[in-house]
Amino acid sequence: MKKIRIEQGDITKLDVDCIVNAANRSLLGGGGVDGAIHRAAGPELLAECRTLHGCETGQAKITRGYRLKARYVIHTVGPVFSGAAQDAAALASCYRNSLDLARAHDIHSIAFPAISTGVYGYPLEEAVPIALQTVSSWLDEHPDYALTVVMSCFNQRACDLYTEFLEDRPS
Ligand code: AR6
Repeated sequence: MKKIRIEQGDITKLDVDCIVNAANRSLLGGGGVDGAIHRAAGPELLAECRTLHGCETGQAKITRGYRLKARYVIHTVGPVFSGAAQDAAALASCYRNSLDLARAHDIHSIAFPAISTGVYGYPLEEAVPIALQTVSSWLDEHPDYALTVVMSCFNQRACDLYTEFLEDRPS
């Protein structure tokens, strides 16, 4: 069975153990997927986020999912795209740290949005292979841990890119 799946649509509707939020360093909400997750989870999510005192770029923190189907939300902060070499490392860290945190909480299904590819300006065609490569490597490094990873894409172009790169890299 493939461990990485691509699903088009709203990440907040997914029936998974955990969804990942592409947050900012304040962890106090914003637009894009962050806004959608806070709206769907309800005000309790913001209240818990306030106790976390922010998050550095590339790091991840976990909360409960409140009114979401997902039991948990992992909040990670992607890099603002600058074109510098460290962008890719920071983006990969988001995926790796989120997966480590998921495993530490016994999460067995997780959905990621395309981190940094909206407001933060990371070109989708560069972000998608980094996301898939990082997730695939992590899964290869943890062969005994059962985890399904959903790559949630909001539009057709993102879905097409994920499909194209996933076919190059079967898992
Ligand atoms: N479900 C799945 N994917 C979504 C959804 C959704 N409901 N809504 C948007 N996307 P962005 P960033 C996709 O801008 O670039 C926020 O204000 C979207 O099409 O949400 O990491 C935060 O507070 C895009 O491909 O996140 C930060 O300040 C991807 O999610 C900042 O934006 C990420 O777009 C973070 O910027």
